[in-house]
This record gives sequence, structure tokens and C-alpha cells, in this order.
Amino acid sequence: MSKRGAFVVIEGLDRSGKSTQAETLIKRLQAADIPSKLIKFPDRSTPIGKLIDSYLRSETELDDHAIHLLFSANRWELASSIVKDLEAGTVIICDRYAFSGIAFSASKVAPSAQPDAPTTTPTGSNIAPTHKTPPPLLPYSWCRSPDVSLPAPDLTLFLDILPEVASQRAGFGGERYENQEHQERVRELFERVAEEVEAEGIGKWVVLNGGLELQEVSESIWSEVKEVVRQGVEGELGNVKR
Ligand code: Z5A
Ligand code: MG
Repeated sequence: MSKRGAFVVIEGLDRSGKSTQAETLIKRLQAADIPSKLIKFPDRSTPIGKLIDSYLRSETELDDHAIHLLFSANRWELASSIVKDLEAGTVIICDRYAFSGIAFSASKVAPSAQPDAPTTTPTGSNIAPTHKTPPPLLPYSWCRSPDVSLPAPDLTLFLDILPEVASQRAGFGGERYENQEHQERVRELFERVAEEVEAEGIGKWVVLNGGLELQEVSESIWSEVKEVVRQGVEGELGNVKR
């Protein structure tokens, strides 16, 4: 059986540099004449992607369950073409995948449950914010379900960055979810996802420091991928498991 292309996912918090690094990596692969393709989720160009885009810009409101299913459906739209490309020997670089879907949806809490600013009593004295973990809006296991059976990545590179560093980068805060409290919860959820990916054999999960200089991050990515993208992958493509 001939080798297939590697399926490499780049994940991380908002503004951790995923899109910048995915583009740098694809240029490097093309320069090395390695057949490769860059995809991104959400793919805002499809009919489902347009609904997602409108939601993220807060132009429309959707039930939390409904938007979660749309994000997953947006991946299912491309699933068969991902499989086809990988089997044809093409490397797929994927900017966000199902793991973002789980971490972002499972970290949602009711707006009133968010430990925000101090509240003021009728006498005018401040009450300190409470920092107990608010209950999630969507059960974690429910958030995992719609992506079960999608093609599994061979390698996921998680660009780790402190939310306070990410929030200083250009463009932060323009869309839904881009606030520090939500990002802190997303970071914790990603830790749970990472443990499960390793335990359940959904490819390899590697954490890289996304807070370094652009070039340093690119080099750390290249050292992780160079072998697998050059050599290809032996064996059947896996699936995201329950
Ligand atoms: N979402 C979800 O809820 N469910 C799902 O299933 C999926 C996603 C797939 C939009 O995603 C939202 O959808 C997102 C998750 C949710 N939540 N929010 N908010 P998106 O992927 O479309 O988001 P984006 O608009 O592409 O932003 P991003 O991904 O958060 O950013 P990034 O790709 O990680 O960063 P970047 O665009 O490469 O860089 C950001 C800036 O930082 C830019 O000015 C760079 O020049 C700069 N940068 C990058 N790297 C560095 C370094 N190393 N040093 C200094 N500056 C840097
Ligand atoms: Mg991006």
C-alpha cells in the first residue's frame, strides 16, 4: 500500500498565530515541491460558513446547540475531500478543526453566570466578583458527539499563548468569544481535549510556544512536521472517536 499524505492540524487560542503559521508552512511545503493544501475552519465561504460568519460578527443570534452543529456540519462539508486528498498523497494543513469546536462550545456559560466586574449594593459598597466556575451551557460529551467519525489528524500542533498576551495582538476583540474570561475557559477545555486526544489515539498532540517571535514559532513547527510531510504516512487514516 502506498503512503498517504499527512493530516496536520494547527490549533490554539485566538490570536495565537495559527493562520499566520499555517500560511508560512504551506509556502514552505510548496517551495519544497511537497503536494499540499491549506484548509481552514470555519470555512466562511460555504453556505453554512456564511451563517457561521454572520453569527461570529454578532449580526445574527442562534441557539448555542444550533451554532455548534453548524460548526461541525461545516467540517463534514469538507470531510470527503480531505480523505480524497490525503489518499492521493497530498499533505493537508488545517487551520483549526474539531478541537476548537469542542473547546469553544463547551466553555460557554450563561452571560449572567460570568464572574465579571464587582457589583454595587444599594448602599453603594462594592461586592468583590465571585470566581467559582460557572456551570457550562452545553455538556462536554454532547459537544464532542457531532464530530465523531470525522477524519482524525495525524498531528495536532497546539500554539500555546497566555490569553493576556493574545489580547494585545492586532484584531483581538472584534468577534464573539474574544474576551479574556472566555479565553481562559477555552484554554482549560483545550487541556482536557489534549488529554483525550492522546489517550484515545486521535493522532499526536504537540504543544508549542506561540508567544515566541514569528520565525521561532515557524521553525518549531517545521521541526515537528518535516519528517512526516516528506515521508508520508503508512496505514489507514483514523477517525475521531467518541
Ligand atoms: N470556533 C468555534 O467556536 N467552533 C469551531 O468549531 C471553530 C471555531 C472551528 C473564529 O475562528 C472563531 O470561531 C473563534 C473560534 C470559533 N473564536 N473566536 N473568537 P477563526 O479561526 O476564523 O478566527 P480568526 O479570525 O482567524 O482569528 P484567530 O484564529 O483567533 O487568530 P490566529 O489565526 O490564531 O492568529 P493570526 O491571525 O495568525 O495572528 C493574529 C495577529 O497576531 C496578527 O496581527 C499577526 O501578525 C500577529 N502575530 C501572529 N503571530 C505572532 C507572533 N509570534 N508574535 C507577534 N505577533 C504575532
Ligand atoms: Mg486564524
